Amino acid sequence: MESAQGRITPSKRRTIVRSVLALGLALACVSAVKREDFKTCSQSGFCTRNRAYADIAKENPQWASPFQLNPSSLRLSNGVLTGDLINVQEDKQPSDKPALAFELHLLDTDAARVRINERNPIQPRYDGVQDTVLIKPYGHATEGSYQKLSKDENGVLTIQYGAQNQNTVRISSAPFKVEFLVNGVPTVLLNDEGLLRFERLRNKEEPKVEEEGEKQEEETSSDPLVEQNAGGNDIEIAIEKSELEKKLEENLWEERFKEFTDSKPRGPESFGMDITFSGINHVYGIPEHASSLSLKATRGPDAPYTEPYRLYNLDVFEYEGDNPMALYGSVPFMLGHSKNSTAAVFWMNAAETWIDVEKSPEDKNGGILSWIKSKKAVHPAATKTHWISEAGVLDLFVFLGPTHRDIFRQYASLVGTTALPQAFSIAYHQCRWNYNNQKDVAEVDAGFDEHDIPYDVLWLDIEHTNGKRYFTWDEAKFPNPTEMQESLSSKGRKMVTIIDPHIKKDGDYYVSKEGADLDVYIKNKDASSDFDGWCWPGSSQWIDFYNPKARDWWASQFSYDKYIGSTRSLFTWNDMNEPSVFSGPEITIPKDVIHYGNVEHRNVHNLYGTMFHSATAQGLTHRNETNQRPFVLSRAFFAGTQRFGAIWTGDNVASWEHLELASPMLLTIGLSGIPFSGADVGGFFGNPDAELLTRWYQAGIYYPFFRAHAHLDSKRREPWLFGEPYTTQIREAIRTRYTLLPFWYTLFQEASVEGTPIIRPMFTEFPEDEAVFGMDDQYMVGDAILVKPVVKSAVVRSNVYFAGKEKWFDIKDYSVEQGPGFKDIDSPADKIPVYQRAGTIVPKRERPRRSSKAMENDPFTLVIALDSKGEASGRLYLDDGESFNYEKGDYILREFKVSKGVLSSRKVESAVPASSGESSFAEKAGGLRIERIVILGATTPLTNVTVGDRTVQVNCAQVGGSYVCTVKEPQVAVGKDFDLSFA
Ligand code: NBV
Repeated sequence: MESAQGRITPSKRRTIVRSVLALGLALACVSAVKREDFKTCSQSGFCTRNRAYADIAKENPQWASPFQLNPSSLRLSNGVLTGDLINVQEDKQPSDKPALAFELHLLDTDAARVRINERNPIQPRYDGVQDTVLIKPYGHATEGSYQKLSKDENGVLTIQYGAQNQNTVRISSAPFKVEFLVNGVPTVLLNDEGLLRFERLRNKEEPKVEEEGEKQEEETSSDPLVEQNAGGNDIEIAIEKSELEKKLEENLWEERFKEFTDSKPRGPESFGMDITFSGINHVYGIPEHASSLSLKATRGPDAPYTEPYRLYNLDVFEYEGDNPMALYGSVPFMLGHSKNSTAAVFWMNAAETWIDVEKSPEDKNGGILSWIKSKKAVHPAATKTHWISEAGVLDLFVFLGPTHRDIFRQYASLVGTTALPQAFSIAYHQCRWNYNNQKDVAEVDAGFDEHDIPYDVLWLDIEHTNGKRYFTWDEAKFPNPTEMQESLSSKGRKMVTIIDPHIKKDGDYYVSKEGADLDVYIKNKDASSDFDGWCWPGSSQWIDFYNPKARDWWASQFSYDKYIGSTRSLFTWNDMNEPSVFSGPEITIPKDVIHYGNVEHRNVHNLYGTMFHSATAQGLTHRNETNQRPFVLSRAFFAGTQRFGAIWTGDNVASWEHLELASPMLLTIGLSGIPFSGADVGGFFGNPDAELLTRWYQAGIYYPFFRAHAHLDSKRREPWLFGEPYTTQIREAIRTRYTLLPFWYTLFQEASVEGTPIIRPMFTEFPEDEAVFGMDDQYMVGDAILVKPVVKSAVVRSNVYFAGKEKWFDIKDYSVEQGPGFKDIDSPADKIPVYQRAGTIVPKRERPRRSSKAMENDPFTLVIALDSKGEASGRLYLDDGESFNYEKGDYILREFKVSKGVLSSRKVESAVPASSGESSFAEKAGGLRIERIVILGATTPLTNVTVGDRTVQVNCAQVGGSYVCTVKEPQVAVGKDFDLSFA
């Protein structure tokens, strides 16, 4: 084995052997995560330095931030305030070092952006994250839409901004602090704790040749402090540096972890700052962690975690639950919520980042009013967070809502919404490492039909290739891939193959050769040779997706004439894109490798997977002339990933704990802007028993991305293999997903426009109910459906919380529960608690079919759950499910409303009016009928249902205290206006 960095050294070989052994072990049994493969904060120089700084600040009751804004430098124009930020401790004279540049941007979306950068660094700090993450240059608030208020006696500058001037930002100069206020109440505070720290780029001082005397002095490890004696003469006294102060100097120029050395050619360049959510006890977001929805404290007395939450995309197989360790994806977005306020921040940085969370006790006596009177800056109920990034610039967005929906929209206006997926991709996916050959594929496909279980997609993992050379087939196992895909396609089904970003180093492999000829691989730290590492195919190279040439070349690999054996029903799975490098530190690529434009990987690590994902999506979009939306699943992710496809939570375990973990993880990822996500149903590692597998399907049908997947060494577990009663229970679960596809697709369309999560934490739907703020074992699908997965063995009763004052209707037997409060609900083996919320209308398609494609001409059912006023509303979105014609207005979007005994269907006027001749789908599908309307919660049985002067048949049955009435064949079309009266 030889690498571009030279021969593989014994220590490297040991690492590789260890990694491969570890993987082998992982294949053989289910064991725990190998924690020692991954850094803790104390093994990371910049995390240690910034955390030590926080400790020094916290230990010192007199602590004040040394940062001051030079008042005379402040300028406000065109929505941007700029000024010089000086560190009075470091810069004894203002001219000592150029000040940091402070910027505050007021945006036209009601959000604000704060940037801190070096004004004249010795070399530019990396500032390119915005180019790939922000969807477009945002607009600034126009002059006149904000108001500068005069400075007060303490030099505090106040500006009001936002559409209604509802937001206020207060900037204090000395010490430097920025406070965002909502309706006069400080909500998001920057540097309130004084933890801002900014390592300016510097030249490495070469060690002096020491004289004897000097050496001894140094050994005392002290800094001379000059003071004056009584006679006015300078004396030098030696002050021992405390342990914490010593930590401020740790690992500045080089860093070792196990046998790896990070050369850090630019030296220290990290920064950190505290962000306080004032008056707020619950913060959420910053995926990906195997942890609770409401983030736990990592600092302070009784903190459940001692390590900060870490954002650094890593391949952590068999990850552990209840842990702030980094996983495959990172989104530095955090949302805070209390009864009184909701606010969020987006820390736009793609370098390794650590976040400490500290909670101050709730103010038991007095609440917000007593605090306002006390004039203290931080409301006692506060969550203090400390953000630490290794490199780049401090670039922060602050969103003040006022509602969650506003925040999701404001954030999405910067990083984009989820791409509208192809309809098949929100149906059921059957995956396994591996389906062995064409015969296996045909048998599994037939198995679904035999057992009357619908599915849409069959997946092939790495073994389908010729020696892990992506875009190729193992011809012995898959002699005729085109035929195989066509056979699936004849039933409306698709196939997905895996394509990873490591390219086998092999001159006879066309992809490898083309990449080398085009010079598109990531380079070693001296930029003179290609980086070479170890992965599935052996010695491999990694494509540099920062190179525009590489992206275009990569995209071109997906055209049918390049990817031999691919057809239009073949889609893509991007795995291992953190990137996972078996021979690298923490099983990833070294931080000092070089990307296009001489960018050190350190700056962009967390974005690498997204760049790959985006180039793949680009490839699928342009592979032909058929105007087809792409589908790409990625394991790594960052803010903005939603624009390119779906993600999943990686290598989970077939255990009850991991089934339980999936809900908080998916809720967190969803509220951080990436709604299309799922967890491997059944658990990747290990073997679920029949009960666990069945419960996982019952939960998994409510994941936005619904795929079963299993490890190479696990036993086969296709849905019928455990026999009865499990086959029936799993069939029932998957069919339920299919009946609800119109509802899911409508939610995806809403997410693609508004940036709203699809599965939603209870607190976003019931923002005033404190009982739900920490709840993550039940959740909402859209605003209508409540789901409480069963996540423990032998459970037949579940304690469900019914929020709000309205009723909830069981989606299967329509039994009624009344909110608010907890209630024990039956959850026998064939059922988990799932309820429709009063006041909503859910569109369904109820005929069992083989695939979602086979349902496209089926009629609809509307399930109307009346609220206590007899009202309800809901939407249906429909388009051809695969093309981009919806962008030209070729879709159906209906609003259904019930009020005063009339159900009305009206077109939702769209921003994109259908251009003539383009509305072929809408015209065709508009005639599809609504075959059934189920009305829940009627107080009396309905007897008279009419559409115009036509009477329609209705049957009612009493369930609990109200009636379930079914209107059959009302003869109304889904794409046409109608009014249906009932009494
Ligand atoms: O490609 C093999 C697996 C894949 O099945 C899994 O879903 C990925 O998360 N892949 C990881 C690599 C090996 C894992 C041990």
